[in-house]
Amino acid sequence: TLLSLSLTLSKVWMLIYKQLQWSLYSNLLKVHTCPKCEEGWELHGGKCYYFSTSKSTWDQSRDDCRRGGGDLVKIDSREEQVENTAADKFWIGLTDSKEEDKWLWVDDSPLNTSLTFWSGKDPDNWTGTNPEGEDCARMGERGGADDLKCWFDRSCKDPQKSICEKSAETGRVTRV
Ligand SMILES: [Ca+2]
Ligand SMILES: [Ca+2]
Ligand SMILES: [Ca+2]
Repeated sequence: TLLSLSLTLSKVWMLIYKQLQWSLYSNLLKVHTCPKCEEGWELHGGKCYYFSTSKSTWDQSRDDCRRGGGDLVKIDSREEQVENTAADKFWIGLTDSKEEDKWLWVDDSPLNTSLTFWSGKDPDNWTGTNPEGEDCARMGERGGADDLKCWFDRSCKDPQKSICEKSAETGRVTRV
């Protein structure tokens, strides 16, 4: 029985050794797959962003993003909000056009209320420019302060610049 016990132990060690080898190997693979973006797109945190400077309605901007393989940006973290605070005003992928005051991202996920960057009393669904109210979110400066950009609800028909987002492509493994 002592012999069979030591045989079992050596089998266990063999298994552990193989697993270690595999995890080392897959880590090496990971290290050498580097995320890339197409020309014109900027890489931040594994995602590619495109800052469109031509002004369009929210729907048209979204179509343009999707044609490029992405969608209007979804802000998933404080970091992402800060990274995308380039100068000027941009459409982001947030809308309450399906149901008033139910803000949804372009992937249909609801807005996380602990991660919002609304400015002042927005969203106020103001009917001053469009009697239908304001159902699309634009990122921009709050009262001239340019340290952190906020979100404003605006009429979706307003022409604005936009930010597209898509996953970075992972480059081919060149070395293992
Ligand atoms: Ca995102
Ligand atoms: Ca609204
Ligand atoms: Ca507003």
